[in-house]
Amino acid sequence: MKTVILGQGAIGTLLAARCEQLHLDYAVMGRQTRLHTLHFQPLTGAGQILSSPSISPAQLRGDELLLLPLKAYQLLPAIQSLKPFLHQQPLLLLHNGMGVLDEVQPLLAGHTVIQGITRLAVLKEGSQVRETGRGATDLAWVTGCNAQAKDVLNTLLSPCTWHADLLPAMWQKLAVNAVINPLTALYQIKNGELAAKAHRSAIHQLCKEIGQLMQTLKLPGAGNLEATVLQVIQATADNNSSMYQDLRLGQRTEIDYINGFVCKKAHELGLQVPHNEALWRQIKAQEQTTGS
Ligand code: KPL
Repeated sequence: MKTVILGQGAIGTLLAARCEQLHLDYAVMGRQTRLHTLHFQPLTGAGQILSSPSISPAQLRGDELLLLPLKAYQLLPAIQSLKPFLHQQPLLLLHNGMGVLDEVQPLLAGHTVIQGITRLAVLKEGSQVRETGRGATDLAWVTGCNAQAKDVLNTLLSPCTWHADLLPAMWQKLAVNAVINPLTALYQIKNGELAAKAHRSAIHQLCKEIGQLMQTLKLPGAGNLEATVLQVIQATADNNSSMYQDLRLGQRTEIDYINGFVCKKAHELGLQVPHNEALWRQIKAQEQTTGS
């Protein structure tokens, strides 16, 4: 089964490099322009020049596995523009934050849809792409099921775990991103610097608000959020979070799908989440000043 990767973002480039290493049949679909030649530096070993085969939407045949490792806010417009060329191929959504599935599902009737969250860590600066950490990926079928797609993903995303219900893992990841991403972006610090005592109260309040939401939604894991977040701060100490990188580059952030999603859910459930709301507002203000 041919794998088609949409875009040349950080995770997309890492997946293309893995396809090369594994000699998988693959191609990259540029989102607007033609593909760039990139330099990829894996965590260990020699760097490689990555000049991936390209494919256009009109060349899709219908038997591919489509991987969409995009920013949360890019997914709806990407799927809208691809829609006339889609033939119900299986398709993987891989992004930070939540709320995307509700936006795109009406466009994907008949498709096998897979949702994923990944702890792969990659830094992209211009044409330089550097793998900065290796972590597992969690996957689940949203609709349908496809054995060939499963084989490809098990090879490409190893180590990965398939879940009957991805929601609890998605909320855990949401909490991690709702704490680490906006705080590191606002204070312009590496993830590890959030371990300082000065940030403990903010971390506690944010986790408490998200934990209350999870309890109301009867999701497991609400009690471990703070411990999980502190563990990720330690494990990714040397990272610049994706939101910190986005603001530095003057790009839009995923805040609407992270703390913004928390606020929208809280509103629906009649709960107050003032700490998440404040961060949502502050990052939106920063987006304005950096011209994102
Ligand atoms: O997912 C991340 C991100 O930066 O978006 C974390 C886990 C915070 C690692 O940097």
